[in-house]
Amino acid sequence: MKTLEKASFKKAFIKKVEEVSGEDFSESTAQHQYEALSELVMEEITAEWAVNNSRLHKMEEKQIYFFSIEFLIGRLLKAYINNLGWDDVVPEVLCELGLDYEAIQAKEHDPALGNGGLGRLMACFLDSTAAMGFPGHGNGIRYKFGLFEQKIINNEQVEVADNWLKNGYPFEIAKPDKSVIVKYKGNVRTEMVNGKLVFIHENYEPVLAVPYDVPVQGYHNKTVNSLRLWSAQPVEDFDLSTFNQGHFLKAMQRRSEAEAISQILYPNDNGFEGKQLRLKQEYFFVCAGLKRIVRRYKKFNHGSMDGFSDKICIHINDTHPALCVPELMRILIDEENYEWDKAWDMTVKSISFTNHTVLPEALEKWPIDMVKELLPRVYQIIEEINRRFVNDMNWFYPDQEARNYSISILKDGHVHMAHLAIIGSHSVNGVAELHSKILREETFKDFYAVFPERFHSVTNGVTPRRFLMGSNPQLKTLLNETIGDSWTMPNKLSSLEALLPYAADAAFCEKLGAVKRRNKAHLAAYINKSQGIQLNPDSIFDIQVKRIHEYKRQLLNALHIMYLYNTLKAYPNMDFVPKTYIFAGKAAPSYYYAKEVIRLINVIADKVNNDTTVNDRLKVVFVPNFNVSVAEMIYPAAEISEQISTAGKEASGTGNMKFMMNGAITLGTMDGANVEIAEAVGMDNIFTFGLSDVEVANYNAHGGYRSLDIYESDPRIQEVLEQLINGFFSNTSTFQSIYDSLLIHNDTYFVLKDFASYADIHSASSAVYRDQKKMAANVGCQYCTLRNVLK
Ligand code: NTF
Repeated sequence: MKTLEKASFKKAFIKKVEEVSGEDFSESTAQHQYEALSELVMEEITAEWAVNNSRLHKMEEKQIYFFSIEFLIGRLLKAYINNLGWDDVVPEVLCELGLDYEAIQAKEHDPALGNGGLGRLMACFLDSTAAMGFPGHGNGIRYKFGLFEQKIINNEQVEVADNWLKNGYPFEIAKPDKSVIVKYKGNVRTEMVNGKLVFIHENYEPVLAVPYDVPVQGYHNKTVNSLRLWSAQPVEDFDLSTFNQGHFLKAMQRRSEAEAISQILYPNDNGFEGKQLRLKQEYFFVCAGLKRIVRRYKKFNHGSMDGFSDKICIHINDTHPALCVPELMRILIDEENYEWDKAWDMTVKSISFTNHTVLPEALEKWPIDMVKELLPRVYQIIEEINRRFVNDMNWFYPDQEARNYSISILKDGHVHMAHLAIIGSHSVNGVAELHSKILREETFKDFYAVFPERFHSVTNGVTPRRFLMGSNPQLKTLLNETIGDSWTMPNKLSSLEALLPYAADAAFCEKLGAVKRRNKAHLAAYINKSQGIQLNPDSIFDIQVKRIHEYKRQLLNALHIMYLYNTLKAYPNMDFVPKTYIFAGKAAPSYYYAKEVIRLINVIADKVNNDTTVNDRLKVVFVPNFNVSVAEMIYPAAEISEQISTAGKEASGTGNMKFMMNGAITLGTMDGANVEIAEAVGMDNIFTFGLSDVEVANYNAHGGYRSLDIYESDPRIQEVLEQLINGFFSNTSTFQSIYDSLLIHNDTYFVLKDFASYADIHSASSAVYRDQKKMAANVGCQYCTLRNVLK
């Protein structure tokens, strides 16, 4: 990488600010400075980008394309600056100019093109792929409105549209010349041409897909990959002929129907909504993405698709892009004239698939009629894939009729997307060891019996560049001073093991504690400024941030805080380590129960924070609008990382890793990647509690457990549950639905069942915290765990 020369950068920056503002530098605002800095960064990156793109055209290396309906990339300005190796010069120059680097960064609207889990994973994959110098690219949708902005009003979540593009986005380049047409609806006609049956899709509704490319800059290397996001537009700007016939509204309607496709991200996480618009979105980025990839490959290969699967990997991130399977088949058969078997071989060899959830309500299945109507030719191909698959199965396993039916793509009037993805891929993976085991033994056990060689486990990872080096620069400096900086290089995070001896080094632990203290104070200042709540940075910062979902059990955390509050009230002089409980996360707008949990947390916060008899020892905060940039501020300030899902339900979790690399101790169930974290740190360096996945499964196999038994035997639980409905925390409304779910509907997520062991592990963690030395040693050990879970 070219090193940035300070004096010339300063000059260029001042000049650029004056260019973008049209004013003297002294008159410029943070917005102008942000725009200028972004332009300078893009000028640097685009030069390398062009070189990388021309390398790509030559197909020197195999290319991977990640197809995903979400890419939760976070702010890019600082990430680019760090990756370019400009992170020493830029802040220094800005400081000399009397400017505030943080305020400049804050001008970037955090692009929220994802819900959380699988979308953020994709962003981490892109970062790591580029850091390691591999050619890997993203392919998704350029939503006009990202995930809603969350406000908390009267303790409740209120959703506000996220108009992230309103001031423009400096890190994308529109490529209208590379637009393609996506065809919906219509009918398929067959014709014999030269003795061959040809399928003609006619009377379709065309939509224009326009690509916008965002550069994905490697770390201190010359790699610049691409994230391609497609925007939907009408094919003709305005349907003039319809208009001329006097149908003004109809002419407008065509336009808005096309634009609707990339208008908004569906705000669901771990849940399936069978809307036709969503299916349109799925086909939209699949069709457009494959078209460009095929075009580029053919250009390289003199017009032929032969050898495609040797050069191209198509990775489908969860089932939303599963239409890649029939669409690639369609291209190979209808457009490239391959025979079915050859086309199928090429398709399966090119495609791989990651599953991200075992929750049944999240598994996609589309009504056959909807698919048939919207994508008539694609549907025919799905039908044929299914027919051949079922035939094969019946031939090979004639005595397994029920099993053969259970794994077919088309059944119960629906297209089962996970089945399509597994049948059409050469590799299927879960995202943590436990999750992959559950896929093999439960969710997809019938497929595992047929294709054992396809199933793999790839434990999720997170990028240390964003979530450690970028978000916790003081920790980075301390680590560099202590063990050198080899750990900062891609794929070398395991060098952090060199820290192990320092776990017993008092001087190191003290410095580590000082970094944590500063990060806590920073977060406390943010919360004070934005919410007016004063926190004590010397209390334990115990944090649960993630989507709000019943299986993630924010409710367990909330009920436990209620119990702690009750205890403090009952025993005002008890020995109690001061605690600050911090929550953040969004609930899907239509998920009533999750929104009730948000309300409960906020109601508890109100009561506790305003009670002067306890609020010097207990505080509760719900930080609104959790997104990547808020996350980057929260992780470094945590001491306890709450990862408390019902065992067997969280596929992996990645927050657990982000907390851990910032020195927080995991307090969690043996679920998802927590299990591998526990193996790596050893049971002395993690607080685990609760039922195991096998115990949960056993209860479920017998119709669950009787939550009333727990209620009747545990007075702590009786007290908090009564408080849910007697107006204790809020005299305006109660939490009947939560109460009912726990007692009447038998507590599906085992909240009450795990309460006692959760309370025990919390008091154990407080005891460790009291012994600060032990805590610091624990924190030190956390760094040695990364080997297994991080790439
Ligand atoms: C999420 N799933 C899982 O819930 C997390 O456990 C996992 O860490 C991430 O994926 C990444 O693999 C989803 O986002 C979805 F939508 F599939 F449910």
